[in-house]
Amino acid sequence: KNQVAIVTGASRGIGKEIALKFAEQGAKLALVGSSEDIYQTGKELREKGFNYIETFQVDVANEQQMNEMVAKTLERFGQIDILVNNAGIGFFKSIESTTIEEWKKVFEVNVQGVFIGVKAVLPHMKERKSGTIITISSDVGRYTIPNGAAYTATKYAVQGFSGSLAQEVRNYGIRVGTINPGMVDTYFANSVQGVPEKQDWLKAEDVAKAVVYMAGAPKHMLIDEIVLHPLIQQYPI
Ligand code: NJP
Repeated sequence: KNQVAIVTGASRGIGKEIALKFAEQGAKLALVGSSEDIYQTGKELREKGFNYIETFQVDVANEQQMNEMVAKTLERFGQIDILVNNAGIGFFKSIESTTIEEWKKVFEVNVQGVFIGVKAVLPHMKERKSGTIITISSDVGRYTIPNGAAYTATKYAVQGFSGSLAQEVRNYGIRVGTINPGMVDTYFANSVQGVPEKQDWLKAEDVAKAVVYMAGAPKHMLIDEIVLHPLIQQYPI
């Protein structure tokens, strides 16, 4: 309650659901998306009666825009308790058919975007000796799949980054964790949410609840990682 959270990628899918769940818990929110759709998320939340909502049409890979977003969030709400790095893109194709532009773009959003977001909030969190940084990584940050090498590589990178970060900031009272879902029914990889083929997949709400649980753990407790899968998904260990 009364905590301030930044959620990236809140225009739709998992991020939008995280925003709703946080708002229901009484959090004040700074919501980030690269398209105008982010304003629609803000509008819908305000219509539900949640008034502490700021929306930012910002590219997570753009350091200047992200720094400005953090500064404006601090101006409006006075503090930042939680950063959820959720924005992410993905595509699934063979290595030979992946272009260098696609490779660069997915790393820019999924990896550079996380680095920039974290770097932007760290000075404030360190000063307050408090904060929670949660990154939506993936089950493919833990094991590999064919025809998804670029995306998989970004999520392995994010796991490594979060592990290092966790150790760097532990002594400042800052907790770092990753959420690693299997297949989630969203708009991910140019798909559509709510189609019958995906009815047995995880719902965005399932992942959002895991985020709320991780962020809401008592201050002395660190949940490093939550892995969750649809029951139907084969999970190679
Ligand atoms: O995908 P989707 P999800 N700067 O496409 C935003 C991971 N994950 O919710 O930019 C700022 O419905 C975009 O908004 P906009 C996945 O890797 C998923 O499933 O305005 N925001 C939208 O809000 C990702 O990290 C599955 O168009 C940017 C959001 O990101 C996270 O879950 C499985 C942006 C994407 O919404 C959320 O993805 C898994 C940018 N440059 C992990 N680019 C799965 N769905 O199966 C995009 O293991 N966004």
